[in-house]
Amino acid sequence: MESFRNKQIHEELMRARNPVFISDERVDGDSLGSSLAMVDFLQTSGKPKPFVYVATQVPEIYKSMPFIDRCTQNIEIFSDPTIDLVVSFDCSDSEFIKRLIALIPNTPRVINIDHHKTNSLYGDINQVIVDASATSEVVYGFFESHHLPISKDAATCLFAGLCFDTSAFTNSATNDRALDIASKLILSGARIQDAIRMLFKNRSVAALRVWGLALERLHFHQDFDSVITCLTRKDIEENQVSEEEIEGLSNFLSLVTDTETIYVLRETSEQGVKVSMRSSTRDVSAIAKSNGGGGHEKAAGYTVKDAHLVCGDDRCWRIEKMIAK
Ligand SMILES: [Mn+2]
Repeated sequence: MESFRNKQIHEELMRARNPVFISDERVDGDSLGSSLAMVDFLQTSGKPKPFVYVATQVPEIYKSMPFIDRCTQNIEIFSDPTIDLVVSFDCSDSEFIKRLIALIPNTPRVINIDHHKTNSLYGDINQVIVDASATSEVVYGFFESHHLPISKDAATCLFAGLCFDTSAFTNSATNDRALDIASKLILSGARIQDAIRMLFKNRSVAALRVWGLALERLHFHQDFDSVITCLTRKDIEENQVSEEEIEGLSNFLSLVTDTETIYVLRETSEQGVKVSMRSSTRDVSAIAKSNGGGGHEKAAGYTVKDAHLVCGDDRCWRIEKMIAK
């Protein structure tokens, strides 16, 4: 089935006159790496390079990725009636995609390429492989099944995606296939040090100081039956760090702690609390899904709207719903 769908995807991409790519709403190394590698494929096939729509600004750390100039936040691109194909990458949230497709005057075909367990298979073609370590691995499978040569640029993009989702081949998503593909990408000329630098060597002292606050607050929480920690808006704003700088805290903690499940709670700029979960034993995607979020079995998250964090007399942090005035 997987190779049949790769064949269908190839046909759709070759047939399309004006395709548009969409990266996951949360722009990260995998959603960018997988979509930009596919931009490379279209260019190599003699087709014009499509836009990659991104819902938020591309974080500074990804600016050196090949074809990053194809990324656009301009939602106006969807008003083009000639768009006949939409391809989403690493995006399990069907509502996000449906909202964008609704802006297109015609009805385009939709290809959904992903690896999230919570993906609702919203596409006309769904290449959703839940045991893939990254969407970049799924896209690698596309290249492989058509015996397509992988350029240095495409290899760099896919390697960055794999590296991001496996936390540089350390987390539980890392499997033999991920390592096998990584070695093939290196042989294809992937610039591995670029990917490592892009993903890890980018924390400012201010950001690490905020991580320090989170380290200090680690404690076992009865309600969650897990070790938790948290960051408030005050922590983030006083230290003047961006959201992207604190991303990665939950991955880091799950890598270095001896606890099985960890929750990182963080107040968002939209008066909510974002809950990031990592576990080596529980299916946290089910918890995320039942709270309106999504993710993978071992790494998932959700946001509690209209809520904030409060520290109790017992020095335990809790999520408190805000009462409408
Ligand atoms: Mn991913």
